[in-house]
Amino acid sequence: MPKTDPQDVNQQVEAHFTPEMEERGVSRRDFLKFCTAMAASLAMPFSFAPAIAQAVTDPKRPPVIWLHFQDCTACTETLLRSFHPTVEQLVLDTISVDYLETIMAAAGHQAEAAKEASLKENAGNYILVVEGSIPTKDDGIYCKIAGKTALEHLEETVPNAGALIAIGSCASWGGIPSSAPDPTGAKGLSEVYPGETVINLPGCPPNSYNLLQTIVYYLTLNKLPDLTDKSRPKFAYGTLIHENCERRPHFDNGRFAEQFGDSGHMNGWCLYKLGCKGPETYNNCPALGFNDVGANSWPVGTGHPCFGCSEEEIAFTVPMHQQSNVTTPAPPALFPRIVEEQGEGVNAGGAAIVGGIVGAAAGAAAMMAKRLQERDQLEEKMKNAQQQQDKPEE
Ligand code: FSX
Ligand code: SF4
Ligand code: F3S
Repeated sequence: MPKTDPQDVNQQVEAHFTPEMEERGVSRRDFLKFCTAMAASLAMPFSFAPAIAQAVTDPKRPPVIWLHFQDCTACTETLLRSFHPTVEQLVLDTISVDYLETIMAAAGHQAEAAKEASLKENAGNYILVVEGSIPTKDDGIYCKIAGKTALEHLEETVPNAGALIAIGSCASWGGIPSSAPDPTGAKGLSEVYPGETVINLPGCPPNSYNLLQTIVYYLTLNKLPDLTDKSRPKFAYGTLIHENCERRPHFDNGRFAEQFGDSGHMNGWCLYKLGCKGPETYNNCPALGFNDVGANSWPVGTGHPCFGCSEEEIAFTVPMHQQSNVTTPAPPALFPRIVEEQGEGVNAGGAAIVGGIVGAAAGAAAMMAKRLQERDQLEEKMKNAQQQQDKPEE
């Protein structure tokens, strides 16, 4: 059993900190925070932080090969737009991505040669991430890279992969390209390879933290996280959005926005009547948010109904503003409080955090840690401002 003394744990993590990380702008503290938040977010004890540190820095760690097919590249973009916990450095530099067209310096023949070398060297070991749907009609001629179809690229890469990850709704089930009339016969990875275990991370776009956590889990424990019946990690897709939403108390109290721009909408009331699909959609968006731009950076948080982008039966199929079926009409035992309905950022953020914890959205811990820190900082600032105000004039 790993040691649990916090100081010991910290020292063991720091032992894996490298000068290269420092050069890339990752501080010891960032690294420590990353490893401990990761352990928490993956429901591992704190004492697993050194194992995470070891796994992500091990020079023999399996690389990531990332293939793009029919997509809009937002899955990659969402990864690049996130910088906590220094995701860019840790994923792209610490965890080696040997092939990803969008970001690699090499192009053309050089890029293909790099991929082939990595596939050979890491056969049976590499993590294959597939972004975008796979065209299957007419022998897959609708998407060709380096003269080969997507199907041919997969034939070369799937059989020897250590783990298969479908990132985004397109790779999970076909996404937008598969919606009617589906001219290319667009399919998801698991449909093309029904015999393989594919980890689906749907979302259009998906959340990069869920990818990061999946990869770190795999590297640390050398096994896949627990998956739902749709092959999605339970830590991220185990709970309905409606269970964690900061607007849930409005739903339970019958306070709905009836139209965009009406007073209910302006006051942050529930978006159910505008077509929110949160009651049928499994994802951890309320707790994680997107792109590190602060609290409420998710669709409902910005005032737009969830359109169920991670659900095959809803996204691109059910009209965006059609009312959803509510499967859990009873309020959760404990739901997020609404501190200030008029929406001081700090309080709305606090509500989302509570929602996240209540819903046991373990995958959200990394971002929750950040949000808690943001809230503390803001509260500290407000306290200071108050003290300044209260100071007797000299
Ligand atoms: Fe699909 Fe990725 Fe939607 Fe785009 O590239 S999941 S179209 S937002 O982002 O594949
Ligand atoms: Fe939140 Fe949508 Fe549920 Fe309303 S219907 S509580 S906005 S998830
Ligand atoms: Fe998608 Fe709904 Fe989240 S639209 S990003 S699952 S809030």
